[in-house]
Amino acid sequence: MEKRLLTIQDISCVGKCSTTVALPLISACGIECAVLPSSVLSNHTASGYSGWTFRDLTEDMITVMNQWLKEKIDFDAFYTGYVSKEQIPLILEIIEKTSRNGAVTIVDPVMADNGKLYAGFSSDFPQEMKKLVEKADVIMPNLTEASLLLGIEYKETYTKDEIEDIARKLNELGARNVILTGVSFDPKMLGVAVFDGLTFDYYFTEKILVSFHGTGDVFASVVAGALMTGKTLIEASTIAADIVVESIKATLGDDSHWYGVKFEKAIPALVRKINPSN
Ligand code: PXL
Repeated sequence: MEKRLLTIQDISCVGKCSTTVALPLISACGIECAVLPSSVLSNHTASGYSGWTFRDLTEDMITVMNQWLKEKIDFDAFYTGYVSKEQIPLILEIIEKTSRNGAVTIVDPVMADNGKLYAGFSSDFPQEMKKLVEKADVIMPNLTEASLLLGIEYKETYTKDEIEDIARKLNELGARNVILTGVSFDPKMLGVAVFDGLTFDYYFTEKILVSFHGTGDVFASVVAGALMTGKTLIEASTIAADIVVESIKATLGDDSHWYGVKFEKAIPALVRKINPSN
């Protein structure tokens, strides 16, 4: 049977993040992507917009799950992103009740960046997110999220030993595989540390000094899609990091596109990287 992935995160109608990024990128990997929207926002909550509308969909998530149970709809993978505290127990229930044999849970613990929780997330959110992380096969926190999950101080720079200590501690929480994003040991390079519980792998790309919203979602979506095609953790992370760089490069210089990256321009490269023989 073909693999089917369910992504659970918000729909930001405009702003190029979460579901509107996951769906095209996972499809481009050749993987069926079902969606369960956790909320609908007019646009993302990061800087640039003066405000946003927000509709919570927790009630709908329950009715959708119940209908899926009646239809015996199930999934090979779950990829979670921007969700609320109240939705975490429900997501665990959905995973428990709709998993196919050997299903994997891929968690991007979206809640913070640059040392700060995103707008709308309370300080007790990381404790709740930990419950999802504990059950995950793969987690992809940035270093702010990793610090919040472990209750340690966020820093601007880390040594290799510190990075490996953080990844080990996240693995001890229960996350089987850890992909730490935003890792840098050289001011010119930015990348990821990948830990499978036994060994570490790294991948770095040139560091682009302009930062764009939504790049974490591009990275996580490509990792999720690539893993489902059978790529290893480091292969998936490498493809994802390259696609983020290509998306940023396609966006640089176009001031009208300040709200996100032009990931669409990187889709042909993604398709080639997933199927190098085609
Ligand atoms: O990229 C993560 C994300 C997802 N969804 C919404 C957001 C953000 C980050 O700010 O605002 C609505």
